Amino acid sequence: PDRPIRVAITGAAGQIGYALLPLICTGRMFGMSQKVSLHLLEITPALTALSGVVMELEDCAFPILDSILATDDPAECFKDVDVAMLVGSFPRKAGMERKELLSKNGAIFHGQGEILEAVASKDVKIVIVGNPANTNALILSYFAKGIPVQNISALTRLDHNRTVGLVAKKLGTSVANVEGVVIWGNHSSTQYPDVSNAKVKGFSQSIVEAMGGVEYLEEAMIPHIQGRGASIIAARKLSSAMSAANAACDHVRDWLLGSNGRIVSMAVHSSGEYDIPKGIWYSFPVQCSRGGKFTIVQGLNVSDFSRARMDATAKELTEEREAALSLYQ
Ligand code: NAX
Repeated sequence: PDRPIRVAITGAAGQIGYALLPLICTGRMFGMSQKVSLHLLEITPALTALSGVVMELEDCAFPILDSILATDDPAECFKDVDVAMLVGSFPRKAGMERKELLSKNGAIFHGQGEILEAVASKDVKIVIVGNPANTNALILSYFAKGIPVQNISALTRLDHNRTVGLVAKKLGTSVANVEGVVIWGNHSSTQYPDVSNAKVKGFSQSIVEAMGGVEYLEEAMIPHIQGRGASIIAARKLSSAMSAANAACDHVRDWLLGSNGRIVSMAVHSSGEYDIPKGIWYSFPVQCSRGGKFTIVQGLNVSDFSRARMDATAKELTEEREAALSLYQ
């Protein structure tokens, strides 16, 4: 648009927020000729920290940053936004049951769904980063029935980018040469990173074979990607933030400006594609066209090896859906 794009970011004083804001304000999301207005949301106790982030944003003197709104009121934050990046939520603590996380964070997405429904434009594009991201998307949609399901997505681009990075490293090539990687399912340790349909410039044979065969996938690549978040926590004593912010930026940019024919992974509403149960938010291969439209790529080859893993992660999401809806019914 001619006017600034209004982008809401929740949890803006958190780690991912801190890494995401400069990406948006240096044009990595919408380019250098598109102005942006930031609508930043935090919980009341974090407003002072947020005011420090706002000071830093001002001190960057970003040419495309038009205005900043910082608030603890979600209705004020979400009013008329074009894009809502829902990052703010509670991290899972050691020993915390998944169900406990679901009820704690589910309450956030329940509330924000109702408010987005009331005050945001029906065209708003929503990406959920806060965990459990897929099921938070389902909860938000349940309480925001006026917002089309196609406008609500959850982030699996980090897992996708991790897989692209690993393939390039293993094959000794550039990430730019890797195409057709897919993350199927949940943003959790059941996700299935799939390279069976991938193509890599300079490699004419199957990428599975080039990587070391099914054995390598099973014993090394899949556990590496599934456990990468935990490896980063172990090394950094903090969860991934730079790479998560970068992935969130890639997700929104490709969704709104188009993926130029490339396949990317997004967790989106399932209408039964690839025999995945309808109504859950499942990570699929998608292609995006300019203007915020995406289509799930159909007809990819699904081996028995892939099928079993696609179904296992779908089963986990179905269980999460039951657990989430049981809180509300
Ligand atoms: P931080 O704890 O650093 O920041 C979260 C921020 O959210 C805090 O400042 C907190 O005050 C705020 N917050 C909490 N409840 C809120 C609410 N109701 N409204 C507005 N703000 C609220 O966590 P960070 O490392 O930034 O991670 C944020 C979320 O991303 C976590 O749930 C994390 O699990 C999730 N992640 C998801 C990833 C994905 O690929 N989908 C990858 C990275 C990350 O682990």
